[in-house]
Amino acid sequence: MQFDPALLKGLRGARHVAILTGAGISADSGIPTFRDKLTGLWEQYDPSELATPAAFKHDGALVWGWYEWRRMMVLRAQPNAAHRAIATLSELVPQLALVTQNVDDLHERAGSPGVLHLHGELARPYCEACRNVYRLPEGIPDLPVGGKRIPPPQCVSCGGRVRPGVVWFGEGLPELTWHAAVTVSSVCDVFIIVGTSALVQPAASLVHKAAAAGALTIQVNPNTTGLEDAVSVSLRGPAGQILPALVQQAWCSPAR
Ligand code: BV8
Ligand code: ZN
Repeated sequence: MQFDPALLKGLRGARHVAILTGAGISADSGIPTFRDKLTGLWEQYDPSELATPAAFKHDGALVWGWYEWRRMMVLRAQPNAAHRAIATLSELVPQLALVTQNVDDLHERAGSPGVLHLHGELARPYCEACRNVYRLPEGIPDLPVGGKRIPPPQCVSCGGRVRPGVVWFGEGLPELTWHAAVTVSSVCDVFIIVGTSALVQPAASLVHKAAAAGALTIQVNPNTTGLEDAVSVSLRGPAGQILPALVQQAWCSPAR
């Protein structure tokens, strides 16, 4: 795939690149996106209903079981070419800020440093009472076959209930992480938004901050998202194909 030479020139000259990723970047690693219809055991559940404090209060074992299932899928998955292209890019541009809505660790496992997780991390559950981070057992959880409910563990320090280390709907984003994300979006000269339906706020507002600050804004998504008029360029296709080609043509091939 060939990109517009003017786009490549704009990328090549970038001093400060900011990237916002969503669940779509992990799709090429076999991880269902957040709004993909849930399958199998979880078919009759709606993620946006499960990803709430009320759901955990009402049925902690069901919610903990869902997150353990998702953690197991992530541990079984590998970073894909899109994750690796972003990790490569952090060595090719003067400054690269990576902001993600994803709770998996595929960016870190691809080698990206300093990932800003707006919605928390599966790998960092913590105690509801004392907020101590809970050390998860090593290895891939072997979930009860066909089982969904797994009682949440107890905090080793205070005996409180351990909860998934993610930001649920209705919960505030981690302050420092959010402010860092707003700052990088407002000072970058290129903003690339990858694999997100841009439905969740305030994360989706970052691309508008970048556009308002005059950045070249690029969307990578096989589908439309409603951002088409807001961004400079929409590259239609899977991130696993588009990002490696974009990094190769803009930063690795001799400037034409
Ligand atoms: C908050 C963690 C206030 C859990 C998640 C305005 C301002 C502030 C809040 C709101 C607001 N309006 C509404 C709200 C409330 C709410 C909200 O946004 N609701 C929406 C749904 C209407 N926001 C909140 O509650 C936020 N909290 O602001 O509270 C506050 C302030 C102070 C104090 C107290 C409270 C918290 C939101 C965080 C929710 N947690 N995740 C978990 O993961 O279980 S959000 C969840 O959605 C995931 O993190 C996911 O990452 C995120 C966004 O989804 P996407 O990543 O976009 O995934 P999706 O499936 O939707 O789309 C995938 C895309 O990939 C598609 O476009 C597809 O085409 C594309 N794709 C597919 N294949 C590929 C691909 N792209 C590239 N390549 C491919 N191969
Ligand atoms: Zn505790």
